[in-house]
Amino acid sequence: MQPSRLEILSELEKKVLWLASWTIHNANHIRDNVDGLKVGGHQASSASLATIMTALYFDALRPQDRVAVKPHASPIYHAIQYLLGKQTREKLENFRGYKGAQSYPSRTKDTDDVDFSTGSVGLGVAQTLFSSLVQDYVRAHDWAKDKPEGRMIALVGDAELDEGNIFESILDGWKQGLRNCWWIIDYNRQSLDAVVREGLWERYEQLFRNFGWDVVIVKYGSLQQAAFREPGGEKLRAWIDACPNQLYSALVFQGGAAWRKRLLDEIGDQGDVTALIERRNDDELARLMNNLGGHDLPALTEAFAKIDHDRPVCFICYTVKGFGLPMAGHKDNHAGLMTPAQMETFRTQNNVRPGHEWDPFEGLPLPAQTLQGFLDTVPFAQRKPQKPAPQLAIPDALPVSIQPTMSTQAGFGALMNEVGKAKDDYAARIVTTSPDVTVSTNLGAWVNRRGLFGHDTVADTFKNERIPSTFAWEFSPKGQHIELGIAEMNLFILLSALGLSHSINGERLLPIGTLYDPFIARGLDALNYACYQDARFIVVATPSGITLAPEGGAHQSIAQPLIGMAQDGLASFEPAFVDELAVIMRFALDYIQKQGDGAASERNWLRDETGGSIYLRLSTRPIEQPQRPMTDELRQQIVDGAYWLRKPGPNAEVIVAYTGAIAPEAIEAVGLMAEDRRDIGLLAVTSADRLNAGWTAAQRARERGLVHARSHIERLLYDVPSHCGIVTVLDGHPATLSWLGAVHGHRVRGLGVEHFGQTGSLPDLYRHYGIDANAIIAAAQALTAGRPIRYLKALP
Ligand SMILES: Cc1ncc(C[n+]2csc(CCOP(=O)(O)OP(=O)(O)O)c2C)c(N)n1
Ligand SMILES: [Mg+2]
Repeated sequence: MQPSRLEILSELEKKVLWLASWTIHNANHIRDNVDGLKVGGHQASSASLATIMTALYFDALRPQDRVAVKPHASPIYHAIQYLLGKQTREKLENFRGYKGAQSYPSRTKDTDDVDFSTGSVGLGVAQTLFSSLVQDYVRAHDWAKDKPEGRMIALVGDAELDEGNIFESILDGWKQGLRNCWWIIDYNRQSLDAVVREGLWERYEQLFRNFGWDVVIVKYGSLQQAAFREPGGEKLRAWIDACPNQLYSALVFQGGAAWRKRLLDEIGDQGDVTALIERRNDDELARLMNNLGGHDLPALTEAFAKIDHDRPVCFICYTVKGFGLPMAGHKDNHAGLMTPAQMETFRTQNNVRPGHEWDPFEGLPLPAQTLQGFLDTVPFAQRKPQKPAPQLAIPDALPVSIQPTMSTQAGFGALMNEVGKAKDDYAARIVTTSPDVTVSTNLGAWVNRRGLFGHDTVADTFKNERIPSTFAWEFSPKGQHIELGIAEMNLFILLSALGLSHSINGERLLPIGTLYDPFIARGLDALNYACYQDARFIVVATPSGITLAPEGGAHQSIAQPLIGMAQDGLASFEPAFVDELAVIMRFALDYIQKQGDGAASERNWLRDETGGSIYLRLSTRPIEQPQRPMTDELRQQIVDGAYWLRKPGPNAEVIVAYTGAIAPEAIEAVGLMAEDRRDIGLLAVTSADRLNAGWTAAQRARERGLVHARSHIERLLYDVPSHCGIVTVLDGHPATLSWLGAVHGHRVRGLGVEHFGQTGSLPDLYRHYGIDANAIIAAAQALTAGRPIRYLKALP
């Protein structure tokens, strides 16, 4: 007789739990023998989701669905992919090892088709919400119409819900008419340290309903539901409902005899309830009490199959942390590992012979052929790898009319205004977004042209009422700007979702997000997460530094240039002039589409063919713009990170290297020093990040035998005499540039900002922090021999 679907799923669930547990045990065993260290593996946390993930992956998911798996369920995920033929035994044997299956599911490091990376809890959850919005965006623009809509699903730990970014995303999801999003909460009532507060599920239930979500509570398994129908069953249900989380967990850990004693003590009645309990032996009683909804395949498959609409759904699934393992329910089990003796017992329970641990169907009663036949037809496994979307051509130059005096932020607005007029494909694929600073970051003109994105068309009431306003903003499904609330975490997670559209939806978008530079810190983990997933976007941060002087310390960024240098996957630029910005924007729109093999270019030792995301640090300070032709050579140097604004002569005593909006101070200082110091040079640094990265890579290449490897900065400084000093200066932390001295061993004095700013005029603050022309001259004088520089005034 053909086994039922549920019987097969139940076998697979056991196998998944076995394989995940063995993966962890095996990896620890090997490491322990080699270097005496355990690698961990979160056996209990994984087991908690074994049933839910079995029901999802082998039954409920369709090929177009995408899932963010709770970080610690990684072994379960890899075990499922192994059974589906998409993960290798070698990678599992090397779990958490070098190039093995990753500790937490990783889009970039794993090879078994991870949809969304996870690890920093909360971020993967919100990523599914924003991915769903992006799917809607893509379809509303008439792309990917030939593909079915997928559900974006997150498997969420109950303690994970403590992360505020989740709630920020729910709020924006509600504003944007979220659809096709499921969050499945693994309600095991345990976090890392503790057992969670009583009644949390009720708060969640109300909260989700308030924001338009359906809430499905999967609390009782089918065994429990059947028992409730027996005489006395209602009393058992009432006891379960009233049982504190701590006690339930403790009894799960203790097992059948403890359940019996406690239940008989508390609700034994010498009548129906006692009979209900006594009809079961200890094992059966434990199985009944452990049979929470999240470990019951009939309850789960039914709950998932019942959803016949696209409203967002939150499933609260009651589970036991460590389900099916000896540490089940113990409050200290988070990082717990099974002992070899426990593993042997578990092996016996699973009928796995030594040497056959990795055999997919070892120890299962059903014939291998039946199980394999089932696996071959699992809908989710039918999905084909998404072909990456083609790259869009970017024009050789972006037009912009440059005013004689202009800020880079105004230049950005002017550039976007021009792009807004363009008919090219690339312009149609640009999507902008901003956390409530669209106008103040100068995206207003662009939005006037391209409109706001919304499911429905909503006219601008002010316009209809004929009230004059600079901004005529209408919502429509064709709009190209996504308006966000103030939460910067949402900005970066949306950029992460938009920036993966080429891979997830097969439709390329060119996302540009704007925010104030200091608030990068507010969304920093989400930015890091987006980069880790290799999402592609441009983030424009403006205004920045103490240059927005009257705004005070709370709005002034200091550390951000260092973030731009240190963040992997993000190339950062800080141009001073608008013609530089136009070149960099053009480069950026191309760079975010690159998908090369990681080899560095021999010209600058940067991985330009690999591509990545881009961070532009801009300013509101209007400065005088150079009138100059944009030559190919200059264009290339701007992109590579620096060029000589004034080339030092052969006897140069000092050079000034500057970045960004303090260019006028650097230029002024060089002019004032020219009479007293010979052959002075002025280096315009457009990207300390790229200069530094190229330099580091070229050194590494030389150490590996490529003796001719030279980076851009090495070439630029090559002719600078060794006695020459370098003064570096920027409106940001001085360490951003002061490494320049190490390139060829020049002495350096790095000027910049190290302490929180205060309000004041620009000259006040530049003087106070020592980044004005006079401070540059003083640094140059201190660094170099020679007569006193006559224009140097006393320092405050
Ligand atoms: C942002 C962040 N902070 C802290 C951690 C460390 N951490 C990992 S799991 C965890 C608790 C998770 O509890 P829960 O979400 O309930 O999952 P469970 O282990 O119960 O399955 C913590 C604090 C992390 N991974 N990410
Ligand atoms: Mg938990």
